[in-house]
Amino acid sequence: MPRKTSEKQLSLRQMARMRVARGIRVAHHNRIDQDQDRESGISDENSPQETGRVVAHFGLNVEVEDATGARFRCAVREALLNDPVCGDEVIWQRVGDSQGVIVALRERRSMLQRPGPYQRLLTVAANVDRIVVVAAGNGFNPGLVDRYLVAAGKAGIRPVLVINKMDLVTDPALLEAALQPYGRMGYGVFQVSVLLDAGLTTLEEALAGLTAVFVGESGVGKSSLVGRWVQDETLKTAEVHSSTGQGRHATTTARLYRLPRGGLLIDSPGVREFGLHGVVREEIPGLFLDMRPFLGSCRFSDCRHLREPGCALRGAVASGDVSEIRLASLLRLMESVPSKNPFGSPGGAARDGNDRGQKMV
Ligand SMILES: Nc1nc2c(ncn2[C@@H]2O[C@H](COP(=O)(O)OP(=O)(O)OP(=O)(O)O)[C@@H](O)[C@H]2O)c(=O)[nH]1
Ligand SMILES: [Mg+2]
Ligand SMILES: [Zn+2]
Repeated sequence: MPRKTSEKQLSLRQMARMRVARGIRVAHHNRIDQDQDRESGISDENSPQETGRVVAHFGLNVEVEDATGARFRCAVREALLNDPVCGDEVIWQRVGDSQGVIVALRERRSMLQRPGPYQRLLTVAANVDRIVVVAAGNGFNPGLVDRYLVAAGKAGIRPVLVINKMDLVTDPALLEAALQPYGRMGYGVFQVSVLLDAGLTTLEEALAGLTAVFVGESGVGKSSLVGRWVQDETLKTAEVHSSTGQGRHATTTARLYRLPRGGLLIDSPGVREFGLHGVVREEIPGLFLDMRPFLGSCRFSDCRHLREPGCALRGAVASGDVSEIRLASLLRLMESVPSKNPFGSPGGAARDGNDRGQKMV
């Protein structure tokens, strides 16, 4: 899809230009901000700088937790290059009793990002150790899960898979077949039911002492899961009023909660789809761990694993080493992201000069 790719490239260039423009504006504002702050008394230069952690972000305000667990609503200096997000460690100064201003962002050790509206890149959470990909066991569809696994691999953050609503599963054998590849790849797979309070202790133990972000489709039970361990009035689950169908309390903004026995959980709003950022088609197979052993063994170096003769991935499916569901998912995912070689022929040049593979599609 060369057209789609050139649009993507343009948008990246536009984004780069916007960043440069923003940088200049930011440098300018920095001075103004500090002058204005001084005049308005917003940040008392005598109040000591403290470290804290971002626990929520709404509009222009950010909620910061200090070392004692007290929470402060903070303004953000426009001079910060990145928007603070849940999990960020910040330097801030107190203003009055319950407010503050964030003056600097600590370097992030990891972050999960996705493309947002208006071609902006959104950071979902920072400084996380685990991405908890939540899916519902009933009607399990690997598409979104596999996207998250690719994003986690790209971000260098270990993912775990939580299959919730096991109480609603009608065909356990079918689900088991779909889940088996993930266990074989070494991912932690937790089959749970919040409703029946089943499987939750093992999951809690796996997350103890870590910072974990809960992601997945809307309604799969992310907030319900977090709510089993954390009592907090801000934790909203998508209960639907049976009579009116109204009053759905879906999560609208990411929030960080503290596990009573140590560890941090970030609940995030559900998504319909999860776009991959900065991932090109050619690197996707390498991020599918079960495909790795077979990569580079296809007869054609530019094999698209469709119907080309001598395809090692199709061979692995035929011999039962790789699940057919996974290969189908890989091909769908590869289709959905741009190629690194957008202006070449769709398949590039075959290694031995034989281009039959391309014509077969
Ligand atoms: N049957 C069943 N229902 C569940 C289970 N866990 C959660 N639910 C229900 O699923 C619905 C959605 O739960 P939420 O926790 O709000 O889902 P979410 O993933 O946080 O949704 P978003 O905030 O929109 O992303 C609610 O009505 C829950 O009561 C479960 O294990 N079994
Ligand atoms: Mg929620
Ligand atoms: Zn192949």
